[in-house]
Formats: sequence, structure tokens, C-alpha cells
Amino acid sequence: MRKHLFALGGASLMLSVAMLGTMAQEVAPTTPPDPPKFDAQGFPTFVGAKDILEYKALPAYHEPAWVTKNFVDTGKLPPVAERLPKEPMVYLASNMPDGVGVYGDVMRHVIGGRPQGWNYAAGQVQGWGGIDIGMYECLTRTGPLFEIKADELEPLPNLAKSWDWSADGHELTMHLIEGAKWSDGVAFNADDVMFYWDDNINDPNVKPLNSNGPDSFGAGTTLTKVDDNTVKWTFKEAFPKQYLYTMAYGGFCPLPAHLLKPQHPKYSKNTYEQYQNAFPANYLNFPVMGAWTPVEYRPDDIVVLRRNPYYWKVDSEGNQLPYLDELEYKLSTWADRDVQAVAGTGDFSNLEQAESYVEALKKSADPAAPARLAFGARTIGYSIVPNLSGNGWGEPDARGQAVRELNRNLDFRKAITYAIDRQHLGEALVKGPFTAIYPGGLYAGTAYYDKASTVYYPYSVESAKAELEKAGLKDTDGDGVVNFPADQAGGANVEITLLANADYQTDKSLAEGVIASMQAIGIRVIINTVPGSAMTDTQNSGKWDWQVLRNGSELISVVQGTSSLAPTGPQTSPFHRAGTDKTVDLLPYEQEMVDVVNKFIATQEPAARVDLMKQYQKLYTENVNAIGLTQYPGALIINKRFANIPAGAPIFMFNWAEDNIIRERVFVPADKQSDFELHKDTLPGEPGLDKGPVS
Ligand code: BQZ
Ligand code: CA
Repeated sequence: MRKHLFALGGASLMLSVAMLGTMAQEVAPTTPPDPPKFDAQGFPTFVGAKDILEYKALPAYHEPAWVTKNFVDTGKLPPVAERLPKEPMVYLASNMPDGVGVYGDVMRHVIGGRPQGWNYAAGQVQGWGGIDIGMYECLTRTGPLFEIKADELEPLPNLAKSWDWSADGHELTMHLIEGAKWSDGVAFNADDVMFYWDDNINDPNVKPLNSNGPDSFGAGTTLTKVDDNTVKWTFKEAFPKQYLYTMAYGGFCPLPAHLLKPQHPKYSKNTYEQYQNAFPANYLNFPVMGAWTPVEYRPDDIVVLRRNPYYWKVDSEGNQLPYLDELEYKLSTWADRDVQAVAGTGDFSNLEQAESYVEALKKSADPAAPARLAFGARTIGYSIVPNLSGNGWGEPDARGQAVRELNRNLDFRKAITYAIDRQHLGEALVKGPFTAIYPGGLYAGTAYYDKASTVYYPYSVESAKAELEKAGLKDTDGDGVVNFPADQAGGANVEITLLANADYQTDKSLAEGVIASMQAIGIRVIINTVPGSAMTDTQNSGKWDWQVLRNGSELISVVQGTSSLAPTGPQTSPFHRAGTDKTVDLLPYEQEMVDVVNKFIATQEPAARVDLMKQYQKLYTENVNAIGLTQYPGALIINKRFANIPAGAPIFMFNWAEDNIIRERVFVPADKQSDFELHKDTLPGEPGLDKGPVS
């Protein structure tokens, strides 16, 4: 624009300055600049689901020698073949990067969260960082889909080993793994699945962790038991295959009904709070379907897990998985996770906080470094999400309600996005080709992203101020902060709270950058850092004006978490949920987004889906649904002694790397094994308070 202008010469200049005057006010929206080239990104070897696993009875099964000697031969455990289901899940050696593995050793995780207890079904947090992902297996699985060919993309079977659609596509019959057992030897069957659905997901007084409510499986969807190994879904839509993704991690990961049901208020005298807290972190040997279960917990210190002797997966030679006998989770900080992984005192990290990149890269560049660091695609993205509820979610006070009205005003949201200097924000985190300008919406470089459908409001303080005026905000008392309209919040200065997770430096750095940018246009933003342990409840409470949010997988993959792309149900959107009257007061463009997302769920036609996501991206970015800040690649740091780490595994896509790398088939070659195990040659004992491992 400017270039042409100068070409015009003298007289017109005067005119144009005037025009500039007004013109300068508003920089026209455009498409975003392309992300910087990033060559360090690794790529997976794409395969089909059938190349990874199958369900099959094998002629013989095996287990660690010490299990046979100390537990089977002594009659403490039945032989492995009797502990396995009729047809275990079999991981094919042909898809294992380093082939069939050997038993032994431990993976030492370091995490920033803290376990509240093991009742995932009632919304307790286990501390993140892979604890819950490893303990609670789900009906389907999507973490490993990063290496599945696009035209074969569908959730992998897991606890549900196969499923059939009825001819009209309204019924989905799911066949569960048959004859599998929880880690305490009790049978797993459809009753565990039905208890999770009826008395947790569908009990309005219970909200399982990571659950977006029953509507995330489709409004009016029902689930019934057919027999011990079969359940049947009935959907309003035809062939809504989308919901198979919701049945993966975090959406449908059943817990042991034989332990939880007796504690549930429907079947006991307990209150819902007593039910939620019935299995505190020192309740050990908690029955799981996962490969390891907690046998020791030291507050603020460590959680140690030992192999599940009833784990229902084997390799193609019949070796019962997992190969690793122990997992440890040191209770520290997320930043320390990177430090320890690079130093070799920890074994795993998702390098995700950009501030740590330069140091981690420098240290792991040394050939003698203990860990390997591998970058993936740009799938870490941050946004400022405005609370868009105008009808009472979080019961805002007068000031809070006035902020909601502003959040629901397009001119105001435009002002915010114009005021963000994303180039500077990214460079302030880390110099180099890592961060990209992210306007919001679907990420550049992902399957459904379309640049031409992406509206970007370039950084311009003048344009931001012009939009604030359009939103009716003036600094009526001349103290540098614009004021609410006279009839709202008493015409006071506009003050906005910004929720940020105190456990992440990146979240706080971005919050500080946003506060400075808002100050420049006369908006006072006050940071509200909340410790991770309280973050999930605060997010769900709606008691916040704006939030610094590390976006979920829905903006990367679209197919994982699709119902969270818009407020398709009362609890599905992270920043617009039902108000006091249980309805979501959708803005007109939001209604269009909901319609587009519901159409996407109801069609399998690839071309239609691509077009629908172009519409979605245009609606999202043109209406500044949320304010994108930055987008950058993460890197997986793993100690070099571990084998069977799949190439190109992203730290985050359909799920986090703790799921993506299939930890149950990760092993350490015999000659590289360490002596870091804390409870060598032990198995989980009886479930209970202050119980422990047994030998
Ligand atoms: C990865 C992840 C595994 C949750 C959590 C944490 C919670 C959020 C998010 C990530 C941590 C790690 O992320 O940062 O690298 O290990 O655990 O679950 O941020 O506060 O609520 O969504 O996954
Ligand atoms: Ca003022």
C-alpha cells in the first residue's frame, strides 16, 4: 500500500496524508504471513492401522522370568495365559522401530502437576504428564494416529476391539475385549462401561476429567448394554464417526465399577464430594486397565508405578507387555522436566516451553549428551480466549458482566487483536525460526488449514484505538485507561482479569506481553495466575474474563475434539458454556460456526469436510472468535537408552507424546539397562490405603 502511495508524487500526497489520517486509523485485514521455514522437523513413516496391531489368540505367551518364578510358581498368580484375554491385542513386530523388545528397566518422568487422587471418573487430577494417560485405557485410541495414512485415518481399536454400524448409521455396536481383567484380577466387562456412561458422564453432579459432557457424544445419544462384551450406541445423526474420537483419551476411559460403584451416592450414603475423594493418592495398587499402577506415593516427591500383571496386550511373539517394569513420576515443575531430561536424571520430556529451547538445544547437541531431542510440527499454539457468555456462566458481577458485553462485541475483539504485536511476542519467547504469527483458528501446516480463508488483522495500535472508539469506549476521566459506557459498571475504567496457569513460564510470559500491549491502547489487564492444581476447576467455573490458553487438539487435527471447535453443546467449548438458565447465548457468527461443525460431524465426504473447515476458519478469524498469539514446534526429549520410539512422533497432535509413542512397547536393550528401578522384581499388591508393592 505505502509503496504505491509514494509513487503518486506531490499534490496527491497532501490528499493522501488526510486519507492516510483516516486510512491509518484502520489497517485492512489480510491473510497471515507464512511461518518461517523450520527444517529441524522430523517426519513419521506413514502406515495403516492393520500394520500396527491386531487382536488374536497366540499359541504361547510369556512374561518376565521373575514373575514366573516368584509369583506363578509360588501360586500367587495364575499362569500368564490365564491372565490374558481370549484374544489379546497384539502389536506387530513389523511396526516396531527396533523390533520385539526385552523386559526390564524404568522410565523416569518428571511432572509439574500433583495427584489429587485416582478418581478420574469424578474429575480428580492425577498430575498430568502421562500418569492418567498410562493408567486409564479408553474405548478407542488416537495418540498414534500421527503415523496413520490420511486416507485410512480412523481411531484405533483399544478396549473396544471392533465395531459395526447399522445400515442406517444410527446404531453402532461395539465389541469389547473379551476376558480381560483389571490389574487386581477382577473381570473387565460392559458393566464398567455402562457405569462410566450412566453414573458419571450422564450424572449432572459428576464431571469426569477431560469430559466435555454427554453432548460431546451428540445430543440425545444413548448407550445400552447388549451383553457382557457388547454395548450399543444410538445416535440422532447417521454415521457420526466423529464420536469414535471422543471415545479415545480423555473422553471415555472407564474406571473399575467394582471399586467405584459402592462409593457412588446413587448406591451408597456418600455425598458426591465423598465419592470424588474416595480414592486419594495414597490409595495404592488402584485397579487399572493400563500397563502400570501406582504402588508408592510420597507427597510432593514421587509416584512410583509397577507393571500390571493382567495387562491385556502382547507382542507378536506372545510376550505380555509392557516391557518396562516400572514408571516413576518425580513431582517437580514442568521446566525442571526439560532440565532433568537433558541432564539424564529424568528420561522423558515434551519440550514445550519456548523459553527453554536454546539451552535444551545447546546441551543436547553434544554427542555424549544422555538424551535425544527431536522436533515435530508447529502444534503448540496459544490464544487469548475471551469468556463469551453473556447469560451468567461463572456468575459475573457488574464489572464482570460489562466485560462479557465487550467480549461479545466484534469491534472490541478487533481492537484486541490489532493491538497484539505477534512478531515481538514470539521473539520475546525464543529467537530463531520457531515461532510463527498465529491469528487464531486452525493452525498453518495442519490438514484442514486454508490460508486464503484465514483473516489476519495486522499489528496496528492506531487501528486498535479506532476499534475501541467504535466499541464506544472513551477515556472519559483522562487517566489513560478507557472507560466502560456510563450505563455499565458505573462508567469505571475498563479492567479485565487474565487467567494464566502459574505452572508454566510460557503462559506467564505471554500474559505479560498481552498486558503491555493492552496498556498501550488504554485497557488495564490484571493477571490472575492460578496453580495448575486449581486450573482445571477455575477454567470450568467460568469465573474469568480472559484466559491464556494453550489450545487443544481440535485446532490441530479438527477430528480430535471436533465438538469443542464451537459451542455445539452446553459444556463443549472451552470459553462459551451454558449460563444460569442452562442455555448458551450464541452470537450470530457462533451459531454459523456451530452449524458448520455439526455438518462436519454429520458428513464423511472428504471434499465437503475440507470446504466446511474453510468456512469455519473464515468465520473464526474474521470474527476474532479468540485471539491467536503464537504457534511453535515442540520437541520430544528421550533418554538414548530407550528403543522403539516411533520416528516423527509429535509431542502433541491427537494426544500428547506419552500416548503417541505407545509406551507399553518401549524397551531398553539388555546391555543398556539401568539400575534406577525403586521396586525391582515387585508387582502391585492388594488395592487399599497405604498398601504397597509385593515381591
Ligand atoms: C503433557 C500433558 C499430558 C492439560 C497438561 C496440563 C494441564 C492441562 C494438559 C504436557 C501436561 C504437560 O499438560 O504440559 O506436556 O505431558 O500434561 O497430559 O497443562 O494443566 O489441563 O490439558 O494436557
Ligand atoms: Ca479512564
